[in-house]
Amino acid sequence: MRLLHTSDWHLGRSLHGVDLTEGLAAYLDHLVDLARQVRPAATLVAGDVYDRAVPPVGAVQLLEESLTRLAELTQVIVISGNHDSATRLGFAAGLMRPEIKLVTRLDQIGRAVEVADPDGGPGALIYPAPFLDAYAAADYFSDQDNPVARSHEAVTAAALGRVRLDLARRGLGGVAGGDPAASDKAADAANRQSRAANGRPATVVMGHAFVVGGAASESERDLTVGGVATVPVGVFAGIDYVALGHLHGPQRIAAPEPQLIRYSGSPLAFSFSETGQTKSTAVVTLGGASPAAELVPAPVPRPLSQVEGMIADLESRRFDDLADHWLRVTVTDPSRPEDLVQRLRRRFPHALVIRHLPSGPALGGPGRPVTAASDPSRVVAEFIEFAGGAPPTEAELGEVGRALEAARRGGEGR
Ligand SMILES: [Mn+2]
Repeated sequence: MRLLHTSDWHLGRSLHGVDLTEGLAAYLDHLVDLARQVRPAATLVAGDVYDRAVPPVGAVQLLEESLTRLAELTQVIVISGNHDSATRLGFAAGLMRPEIKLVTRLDQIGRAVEVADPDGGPGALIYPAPFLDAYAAADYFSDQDNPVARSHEAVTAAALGRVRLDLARRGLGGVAGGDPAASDKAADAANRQSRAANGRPATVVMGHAFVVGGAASESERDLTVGGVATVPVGVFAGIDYVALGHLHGPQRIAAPEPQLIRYSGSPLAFSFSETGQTKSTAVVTLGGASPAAELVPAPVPRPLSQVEGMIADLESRRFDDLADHWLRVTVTDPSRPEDLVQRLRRRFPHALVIRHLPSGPALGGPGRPVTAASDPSRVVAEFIEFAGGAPPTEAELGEVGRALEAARRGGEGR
């Protein structure tokens, strides 16, 4: 049986001032098409559905429309991420049609969504867990005998404890093991493979967290609480497939075979640090000896690139192929070229960031402190050298002198 795994849609997001709604809508069209082709037993959306707690109207409309279209084709399971307001995203969860499960509350953790295999296999038990605020979740999971620490590791382990409790109730207790640290991995793996052959349902956990070993981008909001933001992979021991959200680069997290732990990544690049990534949706196949994922590339509204060089080079024909890209342009001329921004906007109409970082030896070292006793013309001259990359000319020094003199005379003009 197959699942679609996606996350981090960040509906309502913009990229350096450019609204990404059109690109996100194109991705969701593509996702609906993919669901029509693949016919997944379920589609998992692992959090950060919206970019912010109070999303713009267009983002809410896009989500409603997309969920409606997906629910015609597949079971849809959505969890809240750290960017979502759990309460707002979870509104009316209990009133939704059964094909749409919105999981945003702590009391929903440990309740499986039972998904049937359309091909007649044993199906899957999907355990969605929303993003866990370390403080609120620690309070929720703690009791007098078992205090839970306010760390992402401790609250995620507590959430998995609820999952294992439910599996045990179903007579599948051995599947996930009670104490991951103590379990013999090889025996455990062999055990699980034989169970797969015996027709037990596959186990899937959905979460929104920073799991150790993952690679971050510049566009995720830091989760650090008390210095520890990460969750070790061992917390998920024994679960067949872990569908994660939070990190925006698609990636597999190293875990003992036959377990598969993946971030689907975001559907679009949200920062220039993601320039080299191929954004995608994971098509996950369950029911074999181990879960397998195939990555289907997402549509690219406009490629994202970075370019660096002297302005004469940048204005040459060499970079013609970047004219349609969203760009971060770094100009390295020793002094700031005249009309820098206007010239580069003409050259690259979709340049989003234009910056001047002069190459060559760094100037000066630490500057002298400016005090009341400093010579103002010297302070200005040093600033011109710092900002422009070269000391002021005689003519410029003359202008500076005249301006200072005018200021001294109380702004009477020269
Ligand atoms: Mn995110």
